[in-house]
Amino acid sequence: MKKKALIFGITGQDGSYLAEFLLKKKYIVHGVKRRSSSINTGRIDHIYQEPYTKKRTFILHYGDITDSLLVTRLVNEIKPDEIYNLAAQSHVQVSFESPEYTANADALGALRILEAIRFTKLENKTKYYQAGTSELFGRNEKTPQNEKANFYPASPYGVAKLYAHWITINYKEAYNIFACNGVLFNHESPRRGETFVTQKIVQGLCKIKKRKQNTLYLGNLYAKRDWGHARDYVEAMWLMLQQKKPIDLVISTGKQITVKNFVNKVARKLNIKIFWRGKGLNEKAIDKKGKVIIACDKTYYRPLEVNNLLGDSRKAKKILNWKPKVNLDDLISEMVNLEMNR
Ligand code: NAP
Ligand code: F7E
Repeated sequence: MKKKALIFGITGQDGSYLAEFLLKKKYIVHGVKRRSSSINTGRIDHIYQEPYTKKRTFILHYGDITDSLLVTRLVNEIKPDEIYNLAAQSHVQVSFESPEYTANADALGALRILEAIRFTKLENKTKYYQAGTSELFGRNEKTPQNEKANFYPASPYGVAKLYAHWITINYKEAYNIFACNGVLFNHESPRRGETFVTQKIVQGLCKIKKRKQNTLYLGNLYAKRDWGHARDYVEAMWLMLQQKKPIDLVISTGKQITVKNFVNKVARKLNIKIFWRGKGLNEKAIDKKGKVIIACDKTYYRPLEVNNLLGDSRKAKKILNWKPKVNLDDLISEMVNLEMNR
């Protein structure tokens, strides 16, 4: 019998890679997509083609994580072996502007799925994966951060994910559900949303290279992130659900660089020579003719910043035998090459 997986957040970056991964492993993949006024399935359209759809191994359902009835009905109808909760308002800066919705989707969304597992009496069948985040560490700047590091979320997004983290543990302990949290550090890919900083830098500098844009405006250049490739990270999600016991794990590369150095790497890859001048909001990168390539704009600064994220995923390496395969330079090459040919 084929295993059935249900993915909330199938249209997102991770949802699309996870669907590909599980289909290769011969799962029947059910995905939940939101109704939108224009088509939002760009990341999974290639999967939606034959043969998967014809064989009924890739099935999409309309739905929203804020809709308890729908979540419960889908869990009851599908009776999945594994549920991956990747659905979230995932943008940290947006969460400051939309805190209540972020809490509803990102915190209560997890509760709705866990409660559906319990309500439909699937506690002994259905395994649950919660998309946790390094944003849980937030203002705890003591690095590297591992499973023992203290949480100190610094945004409505981080706080909502903290609820999701603990409710996942609570349902595991109270109802014996196989439920686990992956505490994943930033992971990127050519499918990354355009408003996250890596993709914004890649797309902006590629447009500048093609003379379709003059200047790219950014926020805090000095935040440090531990960036990996999404394809590697979805494998870790799946591995977590294949263990004998549910366990929460940090997933990261163990290397960090600043946003500014990410810009430098992309510029170098594109053969754009830049020179940094000025400080704070006046900091700029200019080319040899003095044209401003990068400038800062306070619109992109957050009310509170997470300055220093660097993960220690030695435990995952030991338990899952997992380690990232793609390094940052290869990730950047993949993103830039795709963008230049888009
Ligand atoms: P993403 O590209 O923003 O995808 C989020 C997905 O959630 C999309 O499919 C989105 O649908 C869906 N969604 C949002 N609100 C929803 C709602 N109310 N009901 C149903 N679906 C909803 O995010 P990602 O990078 O793939 O990340 C996947 C998960 O991992 C998220 O939970 C994120 O918070 C978490 N995470 C991400 C990272 C990272 O670096 N990427 C790191 C740690 C944790 P639409 O396409 O319709 O918007
Ligand atoms: O910002 C700085 C910004 O929005 C990274 C999500 O997937 O990873 C992601 O959250 C850094 C921040 O990602 C701009 O201030 C500067 O310090 O790409 P980001 P994030 O906030 O780290 C975590 C692990 C998640 O869980 C989230 O879902 O870059 N930055 N200038 C900028 N950021 C953006 N977006 N835009 C700028 O112009």
